[in-house]
Amino acid sequence: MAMMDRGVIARENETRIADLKRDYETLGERLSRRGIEIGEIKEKVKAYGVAIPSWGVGTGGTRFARFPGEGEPRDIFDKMEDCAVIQELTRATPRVSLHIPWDKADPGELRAKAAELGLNFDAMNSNTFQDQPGQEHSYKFGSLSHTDAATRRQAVEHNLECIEIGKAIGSKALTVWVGDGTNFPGQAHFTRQFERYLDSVKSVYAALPDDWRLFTEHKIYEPAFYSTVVQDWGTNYLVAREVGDRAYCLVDLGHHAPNVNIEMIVARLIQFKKLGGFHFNDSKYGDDDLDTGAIDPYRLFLVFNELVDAEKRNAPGFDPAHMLDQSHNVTDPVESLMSSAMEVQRAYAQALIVDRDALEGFQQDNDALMASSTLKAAYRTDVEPILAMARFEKGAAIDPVGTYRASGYRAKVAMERPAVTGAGGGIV
Ligand SMILES: [Mn+2]
Repeated sequence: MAMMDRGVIARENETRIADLKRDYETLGERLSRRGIEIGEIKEKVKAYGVAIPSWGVGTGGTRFARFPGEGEPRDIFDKMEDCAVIQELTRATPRVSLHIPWDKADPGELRAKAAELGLNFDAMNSNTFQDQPGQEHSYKFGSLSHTDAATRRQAVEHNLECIEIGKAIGSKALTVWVGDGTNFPGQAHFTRQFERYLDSVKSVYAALPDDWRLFTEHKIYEPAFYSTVVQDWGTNYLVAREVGDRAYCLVDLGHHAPNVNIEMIVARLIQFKKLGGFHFNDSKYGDDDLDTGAIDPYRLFLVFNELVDAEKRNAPGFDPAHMLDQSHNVTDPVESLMSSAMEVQRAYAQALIVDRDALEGFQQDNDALMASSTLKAAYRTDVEPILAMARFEKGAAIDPVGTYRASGYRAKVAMERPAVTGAGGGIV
């Protein structure tokens, strides 16, 4: 079942295809002068996909307020329909990542809906950073690292439940992010708290199916403001190393101190075979959860530069999961997620056209200026015609946002979906 009217996509593409063909041809000529075959880049872009977080299609909010959007999804099935719209218009987002219990539903129905919409499921996300109605033990003072064994057990059980649901719907990974931490110096014993966390994560890992991976996500602060249990990539690496071979570090771009060199962290984790995947977003000050590439597209490119480098030299154990993790407060989430998926593709395409032989030579010769210029030459190249042609050839929209607006989708669903004020957004 298609969410988007094929006729709308065809009509919208008709108005743009002639210009696109010219632009694509011109770019192809320019790239061939640099020894790059444009068709090869396009095929790689076509094969690329980034997962959509189910919670991303609802309007987010801050700790101050939430301003609901029109026609927000009421449940996971509405969310999956919005995800299908994003996929049909971009053909860059074939998978959805569920958050339990926000998205809890009958696995059979989830599978059927996904099949109907042509979607698959990405990593499962557990939630022990808030209390659910009827829950026996509170997570106010932590979950997997709580001082109370029964609370830790409850948090472990929840993660095991996420694995069970994931097994039933074809997921192959569990992402664990906890809000555990402290607000006061002295509030917790750092070492004992981390020991408790490790013990709990090991209990979760013990139930992980053989073909699954466990991703742990670090975060420097929030909701705890003095310390968090898994505060940075170093601690995250220790977790992955202590827990087992199928435990990996997940890098959320917004979870670092300002100015931290994230692309270098990525390189380190690749080198030591512990890069599990990404939560892409952008930020100015902290974990802002802004649209990917909205603030610092060069940094996104530099991250992809490391990824393409690892891909090209077949770095052992390199298979990161790619997902968006954003909160949309002032835009239509469908538009933001489409734009963000395209920004990720853009960074990938730009990284693919870096002249790596030249770069290596400049690095070897300590020619800093030319090494930097080599990266910049790729970054400055407008690869939009490659992305647009990849979309067109896959039956998606040359201009996804323009086509989405022309379709009137949001106004249509607003008639069926009453306004909600308290739906689960969340910053994770
Ligand atoms: Mn995240």
